[in-house]
Amino acid sequence: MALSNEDLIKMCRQMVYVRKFEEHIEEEFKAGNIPGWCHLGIGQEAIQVACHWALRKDDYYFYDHRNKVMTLIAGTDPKAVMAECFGKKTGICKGKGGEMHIADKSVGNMGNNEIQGANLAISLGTAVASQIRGTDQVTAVFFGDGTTGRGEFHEGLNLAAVWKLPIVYCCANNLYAISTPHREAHAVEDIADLARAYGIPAEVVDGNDAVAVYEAMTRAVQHVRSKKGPYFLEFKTYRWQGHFVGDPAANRPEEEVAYWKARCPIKRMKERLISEGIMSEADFERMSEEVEQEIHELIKYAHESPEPSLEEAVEDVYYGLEVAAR
Ligand SMILES: Cc1ncc(C[n+]2csc(CCOP(=O)(O)OP(=O)(O)O)c2C)c(N)n1
Ligand SMILES: [Mg+2]
Repeated sequence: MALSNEDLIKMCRQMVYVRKFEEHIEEEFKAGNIPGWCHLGIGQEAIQVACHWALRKDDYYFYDHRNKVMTLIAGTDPKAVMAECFGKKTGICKGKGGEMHIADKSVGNMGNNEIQGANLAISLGTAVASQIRGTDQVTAVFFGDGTTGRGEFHEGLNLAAVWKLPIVYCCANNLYAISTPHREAHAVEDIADLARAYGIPAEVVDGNDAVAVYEAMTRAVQHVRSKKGPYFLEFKTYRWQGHFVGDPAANRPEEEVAYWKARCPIKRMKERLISEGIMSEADFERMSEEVEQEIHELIKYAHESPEPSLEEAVEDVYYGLEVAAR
């Protein structure tokens, strides 16, 4: 499907939305209002948004620690996502998941998993299920460059290739795993080469160009949905900040950060829309202000939401077991 002007504007708005969502989370985290850790994907919005445009509502999604905002694009109620980040009772996981472990089966989000590589194994399950049931549902797995050093990555890809499973692998190569540069952890420059070694067709994509991401994802999904087996996309990108909020990322050269900030996915989309006469600078500003207001509402809702009670602490944790909170 070719993207209409309306689609491009909507895609741009979604990127602004997830950026602002995270900027506010950062602010709230620094103010001590969000418990646990905080991992931001600022700089990776093109992947976080555009991949969904090629997927269907009934597909399965497996996200990682960096991608809580993806569930917003999949369709989870933003109020429930914000409240979850705050650990509140009104959160999508009743406050038990927090910013890193959001799951929402109703939109196909099978869980943001923080155990690196776990989703590469677990996602084989939904893919096998689609195969056994004879549906054309696709499983999409999102992970980073560092995760490709895990055993589950290699076991998962091999099995998916041998069994021709309907999986699209989406690797955001943001050049670092915590503070380890990609080039120090991998002997190959392109992770796509690892996938090819398992017999999986793979592409290297500009992960900061939302349209390129969408087009590559469309090719990948078409291949997988037509039961030709898995497909692999490596998105070259960059996260602007350290691994978590509070990590000074002191080992990164300033020029490197500046190089990538100049390639901001939102700036690129905005410039494209303006140069093609689809949107004006004023339209963009108006849209950004509108989004800002919407995020303020979410923050207010999260602040005003109740904390979960102690009695609820073990509810929904152990399946089929009654466990009393002590
Ligand atoms: C099995 C396992 N080992 C180590 C960690 C600690 N850890 C969390 S994120 C991370 C690096 C992930 O890097 P990458 O896959 O490139 O994703 P990015 O954080 O860059 O988005 C590590 C080592 C973990 N969560 N799970
Ligand atoms: Mg990384």
